[in-house]
Amino acid sequence: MKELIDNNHSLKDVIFEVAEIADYLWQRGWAERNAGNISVNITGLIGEHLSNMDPFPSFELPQPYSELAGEYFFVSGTGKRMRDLAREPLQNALIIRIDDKGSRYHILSRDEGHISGFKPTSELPTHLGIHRMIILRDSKEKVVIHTHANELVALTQIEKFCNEESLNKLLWGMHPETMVFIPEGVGFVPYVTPGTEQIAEATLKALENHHVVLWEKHGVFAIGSTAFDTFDLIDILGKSAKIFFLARSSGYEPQGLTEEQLEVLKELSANF
Ligand code: 2HA
Ligand code: ZN
Repeated sequence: MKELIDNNHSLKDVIFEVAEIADYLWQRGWAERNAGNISVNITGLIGEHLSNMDPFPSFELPQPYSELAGEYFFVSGTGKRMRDLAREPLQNALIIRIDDKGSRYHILSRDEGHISGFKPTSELPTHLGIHRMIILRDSKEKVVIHTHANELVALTQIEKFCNEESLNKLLWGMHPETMVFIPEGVGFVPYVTPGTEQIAEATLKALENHHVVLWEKHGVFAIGSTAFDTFDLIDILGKSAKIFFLARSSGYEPQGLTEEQLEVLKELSANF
């Protein structure tokens, strides 16, 4: 991995940015133990593409991703802690390259000396599915973040908020900037076992019209152009949920913004 990164300042910047975000996730209390994962499509930052993949160990993907053939990703490692990723990104994440058929991935971090048992995140199917969707729709997002944002997870423990309509009405109503920055609202994925193809499928569907989706009783998946932008989306939504719980826990029912106020904010957002 070293030779890919040395002298590649854009790639180094992205890795440092991911490390900074990993620190925020940990500081927020959203990243207990090995919770959460991050991936970045770095293909555009790889200067000289590797021609011989043979020296690098490869592993079969659960399904082929032909649209991702030849793409490179910086991806957090399975079982790795966000707080460690923050301090030592190269020891807690990997660079992988999808092979030319899209059916296997090569780990390009052999020279880090800890290849055995060091694999990408358990949520790799969801991450790759999302990166494929982004490529297919020719959109500009490069970063996928999954985290266990407390207040947002807490909302999905409340049955009446387990649908997009009530969730978004609540989140938009708690702070004007939520509508300004996230006018399309959040998607909602009813509970599915983490790490499965089924949750990947449900997440992709929910992301068709959103940049952020909530996984019931589990966490958040968000996509953005940079790690900072992606984190901001989760942060804004987390703020709204926090305000709701703060008002509630002090014994008051929050009023929320009115339909008219939200309409004005939506127009503002469209002209932003
Ligand atoms: O990476 O958060 O959902 C650990 C998880 C799995
Ligand atoms: Zn998780």
